[in-house]
Amino acid sequence: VNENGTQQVLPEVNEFKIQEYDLLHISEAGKALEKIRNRMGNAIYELGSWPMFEIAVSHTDKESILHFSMEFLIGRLLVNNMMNLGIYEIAKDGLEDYGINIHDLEELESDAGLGNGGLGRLAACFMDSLASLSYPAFGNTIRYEYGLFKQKIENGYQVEVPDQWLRLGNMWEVRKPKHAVDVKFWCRVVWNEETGKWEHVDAECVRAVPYDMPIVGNDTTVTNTLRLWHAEPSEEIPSNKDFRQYAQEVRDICQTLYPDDSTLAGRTLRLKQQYFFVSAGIRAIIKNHLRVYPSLSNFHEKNVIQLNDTHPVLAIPELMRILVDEYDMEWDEAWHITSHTCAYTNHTILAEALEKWPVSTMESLLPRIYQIIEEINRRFIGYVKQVSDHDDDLLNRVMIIKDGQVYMAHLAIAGSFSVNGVARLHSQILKEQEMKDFNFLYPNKFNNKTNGITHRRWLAYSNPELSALLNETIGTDWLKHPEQLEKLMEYVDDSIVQGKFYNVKQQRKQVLADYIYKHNGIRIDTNSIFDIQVKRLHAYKRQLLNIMHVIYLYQEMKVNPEFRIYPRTFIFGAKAAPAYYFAKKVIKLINSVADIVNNDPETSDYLKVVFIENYGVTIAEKIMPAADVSEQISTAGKEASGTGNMKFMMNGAVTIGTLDGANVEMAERVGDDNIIIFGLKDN
Ligand code: 26V
Repeated sequence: VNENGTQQVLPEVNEFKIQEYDLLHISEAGKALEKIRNRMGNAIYELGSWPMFEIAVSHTDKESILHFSMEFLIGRLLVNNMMNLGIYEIAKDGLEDYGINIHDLEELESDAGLGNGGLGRLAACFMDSLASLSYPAFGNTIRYEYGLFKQKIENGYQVEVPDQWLRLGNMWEVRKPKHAVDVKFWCRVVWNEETGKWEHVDAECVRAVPYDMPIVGNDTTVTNTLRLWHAEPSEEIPSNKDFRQYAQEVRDICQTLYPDDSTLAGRTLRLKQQYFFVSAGIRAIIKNHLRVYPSLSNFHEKNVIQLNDTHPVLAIPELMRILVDEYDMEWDEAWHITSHTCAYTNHTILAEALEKWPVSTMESLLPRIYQIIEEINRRFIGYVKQVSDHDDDLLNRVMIIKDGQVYMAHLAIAGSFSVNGVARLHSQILKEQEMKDFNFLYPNKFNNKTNGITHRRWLAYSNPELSALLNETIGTDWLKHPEQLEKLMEYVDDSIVQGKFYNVKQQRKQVLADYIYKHNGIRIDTNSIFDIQVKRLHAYKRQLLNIMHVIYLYQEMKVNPEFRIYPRTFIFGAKAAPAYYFAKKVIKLINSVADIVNNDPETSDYLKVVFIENYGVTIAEKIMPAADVSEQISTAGKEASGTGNMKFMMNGAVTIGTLDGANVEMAERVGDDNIIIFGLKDN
């Protein structure tokens, strides 16, 4: 419905047909889907209502949530979407009639690994929850040609192979060329006296074309959008460059996630990526806003831009630029709108992850953006002097631009109405230590939002056996209201329920054991304790401590015949950053220990070590349900939250952990008897 109340048919509605077409044309999956479509009845047309939803929400009073993130680790969507639509069983039966096993179909989908680790998976969980809770929420990111590398283990060493996730196409995406916008780089900024505006001269334009993926909510008609921006040559070809070189540079923007930053070219490319998707994303939001409201003066009342760490923080100067340069707004009003629209989430206090950009790079790649950051910095300095009584030390610590660099976290805090950490301890460390000065300057900005996970993907769908047991024991309300899982407390001493839980665990351990036998050729005993640590490899996460414990157990057994343990299978899964020498050595160590321990007939009935290759979302769905022990042993104070800890616990594993990240709050909730805590107690 447009401004004057008449109906307007928008082109997106027709574009859904493209999606149907794609669904039908991905070889085997296509044939199978054609057959299940009839069985799905109207349900699939829920997807059809997706573009309409954009229009529908614009007339509600809810704020739209725009989640800007360099990463979305969404994994596979087929089962998740069918489950969320409530059509999984019907599809499964329908396929069976045609002799197709639904699990074979599931395996055809590639794992969309558009992310690195926790931050990316959190973004994906949030998208699922927001849709399921009927919030209008839109994700913005880059359509990377290759996801995070695929990990192969050769002679115990990690080898990185490109992740060609788009090789067979992405059946969920819909290209929306009509919504494409040009993003400008490398220009000169010139003041035009006649128009009274800043102009970009000799800019290199890149076309940003959106590819939209539906995010289907559970038990709701809401289907949100995850928008992946793709870089293509603009119609305005730069005159000062060979076209082939220009086209290659454009392709580079979407080629990989976090390009190598050891060279200036690599670092510039990262900055280019950040501005590329942020600029395109904001332009789209503004356009949507102006389809409904006459001006941008209420923009901050209708939109929240959530900045997932500092990677998308250029959203702040970009929104300022658009408001001031393109919509002729006064600086103060533009700043009010921007700093009441943006909110920043911090995901780590590790120094190496706190982004800084050299002024020289920013100034040449994004001159107008740099000018705006300078102005933000100038006014920020004025504010700091005013509230801190000219405390020069404080000013030096907090400045946005200093030592020839732009401090992105400082810019994020100055330009956001909310700054949150991801677990209580982490938020407290931000407030009282890492960002203490900023908390002094802006006492009301800092807050905590402890992470969470979608219990649909991580319990209901990935562990159907446990899910069925829960349904028969406490009813099905927990699916909509996960806090109802507390009802299980009544059954903790019920030996029948305990027995059934044991059986479920055994079944799930068998599934993982079969996978391990198939992929690693190692037979593991499902009666042994499955003791699992899966997460990115990092010194602070202490996989090294875990493998040292294994070495200790092995050596004790070898020298001391009296020393016997309950049979234990230690399972690891972790990708190391390609240039992270220490992390790669730990992977090699784990595999070397596995070689010795698994092949020693004296100990192999008691101890096994397995390294699962290529840890990611899809394999995690097999691992979480199978764990007896969940290893969450980071150096206290370093793990911002952790979310694997929650996935394991929800599937009934016992946590052994340090008082770090969300472990602290989990320990409080389950009580000392239900978690094993060791290490530093007070920070
Ligand atoms: C930093 C860098 C540094 C340079 C190379 C590429 C790169 C990519 C990402 C990052 C930031 C990583 C931050 C992150 O993933 N933090 C994790 O966020 C989870 C969700 O909040 C949280 O549970 C984990 O504890 C935290 O480590």
